[in-house]
Amino acid sequence: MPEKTFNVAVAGATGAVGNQMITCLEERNFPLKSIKFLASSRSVGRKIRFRGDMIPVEELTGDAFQGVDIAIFSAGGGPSKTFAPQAARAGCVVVDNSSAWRMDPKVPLVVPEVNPHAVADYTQKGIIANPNCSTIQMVVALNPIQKRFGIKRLVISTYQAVSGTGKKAIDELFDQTRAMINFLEYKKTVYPHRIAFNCLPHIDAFQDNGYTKEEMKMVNETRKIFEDDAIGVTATTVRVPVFYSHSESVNIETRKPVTAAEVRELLGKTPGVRVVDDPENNVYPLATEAAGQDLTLVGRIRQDESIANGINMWIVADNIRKGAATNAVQIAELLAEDYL
Ligand code: 25A
Ligand code: L14
Repeated sequence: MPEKTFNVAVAGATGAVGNQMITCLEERNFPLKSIKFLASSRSVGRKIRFRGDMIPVEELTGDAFQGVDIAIFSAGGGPSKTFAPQAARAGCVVVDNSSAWRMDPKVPLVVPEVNPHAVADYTQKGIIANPNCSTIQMVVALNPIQKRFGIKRLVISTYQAVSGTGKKAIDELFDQTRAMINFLEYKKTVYPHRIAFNCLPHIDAFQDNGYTKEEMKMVNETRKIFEDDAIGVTATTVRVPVFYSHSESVNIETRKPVTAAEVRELLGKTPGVRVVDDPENNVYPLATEAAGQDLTLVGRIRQDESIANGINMWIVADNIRKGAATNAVQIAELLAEDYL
């Protein structure tokens, strides 16, 4: 039994991310005193296996947090807006995976490999935000480059898996694919267009400036995590018919001169990153390789020959693990080790 143990709640426990959070707590042997699983009333009565026990799902309400030390939320933005402050008032620290609190100046936005010190600001509201999945994997790979060379501008295109939208989208890709290869009618309910055998340049809602919310999350969250509002960021986020792992093409303009060899060497010793870059042997990061583990894979590292200080790379990570659940559990570990 570890010295300090904690009462933990998982809100949104039955979703794609919530499920993985539970697995991460098990895999990483989080120091638990007790655990409870919360979801909407639809899921009450279901049981979830945890360390060999079957634990019943309870309803997510304001009263569910009495005696809880750490609550990890992935129930979507609406429930987070309502219940995270109530949980904080009940005395627990919330680690929230939704977009609801990320840009609140009183809420730290944390990627443990990049800005672990920011956790300390949890005291302001009792809430710590987990960044957007596409942003997490990108800043893990960019952090050593920002530190050594300074980043002036980023031009990003993403190729994002359907699992980011949750279980219903995973089912939709599967069902549409099966229907199409059997020459049957397909249904679309989650996305406005067919995702099977298609690419949709549309993730989350469109904003007044013509960008999607997902694209603007990459702009704003990157600056907040790096504590550097001078970084120029422009993104195009695209949904592709992949179940797990987001892939991203990232063009980086640095402030100081940089070479591909320096970047490759630097990333080779960066915690949380694995360089997968041997094009001669057809070795580069793949969604299928990134899925089911926690490292951010980086490859296709090469000079941008069109500008003075430019690098191109391809960054891939499991969007449900490092992009969501693992990062949230790592934040909870920082809290448990250093703050509570
Ligand atoms: O607003 P955001 O922040 O942008 O987030 C929107 C969605 O994105 C996912 C997450 O979906 C969220 O709902 N998400 C958020 N951050 C993410 C990230 N970083 C992310 N995905 C990837 N990366 P999800 O499917 O992973 O999780 C949904 C969970 O939230 C619970 N939930 C939803 N509303 C709730 C709520 N819990 C409490 N109160 C609420 N008001 C949801 O639980 C799930 O656990 P559930 O009980 O509602 O669903 C259990 C089963 O029911 C099915 N189902 C879902 N919706 C409906 C439904 N059945 C019938 N009708 C429905 N309308 C689910 O398929 C599930 O099996
Ligand atoms: O974390 O892929 O803000 O549909 C919301 C949309 C996560 C991914 C977030 C998607 C996201 C998501």
